[in-house]
Amino acid sequence: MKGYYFITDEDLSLAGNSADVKNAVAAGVRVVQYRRKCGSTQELFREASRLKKLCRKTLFLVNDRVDIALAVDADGVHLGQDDLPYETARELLGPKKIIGVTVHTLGEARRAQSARADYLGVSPIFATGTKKDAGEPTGLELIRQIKKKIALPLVAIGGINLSNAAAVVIAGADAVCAISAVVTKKDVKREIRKFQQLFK
Ligand code: TZP
Ligand code: MG
Repeated sequence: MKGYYFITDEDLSLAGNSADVKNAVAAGVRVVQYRRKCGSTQELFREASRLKKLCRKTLFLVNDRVDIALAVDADGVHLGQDDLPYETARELLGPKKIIGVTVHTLGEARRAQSARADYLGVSPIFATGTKKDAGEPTGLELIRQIKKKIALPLVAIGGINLSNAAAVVIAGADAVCAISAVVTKKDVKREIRKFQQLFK
């Protein structure tokens, strides 16, 4: 869970999810998260199956949908505070799958650690237009606080771009996710590589 963490966004993408995932894999990302907020369950299932095949050596996680993750045998899921409770998802997925949990406060991070989440998504670090209900920006201070107190890998997300990503890494993020700063660009692989340089 170190480096740049890729999340799909069909609405913002210039080239579409398949092209983006191919580019992310070619750039050497460790994780691809399939995040799609609209479309039928069958569409999600079909697209997730296709994308998972592109991720042979890359972890493939599904946002929100434990059913889709199970159906395509994904490596795990990413859950928000309003998704299935961690414990229920763990029962359904079994002990080996990865479960990441989004947190907005130190208290939520503590609860996710007690529940034995595999990693934390801390969000939104900065203001973002990509997720309308992301809530108030946490700023870098929450990253520092969580890194001090919680021993889980921390993925920072929300409003991150090449101008502020270095500060996010310095604050203690193990991984950064930037959606609009990457999938809206012509050369997705090149943009991802710029973020990956921050971890060298
Ligand atoms: N979760 C919290 S903020 C966010 C998600 C999926 C959107 C991040 O998108 P961007 O374009 O990198 O701000
Ligand atoms: Mg969610």
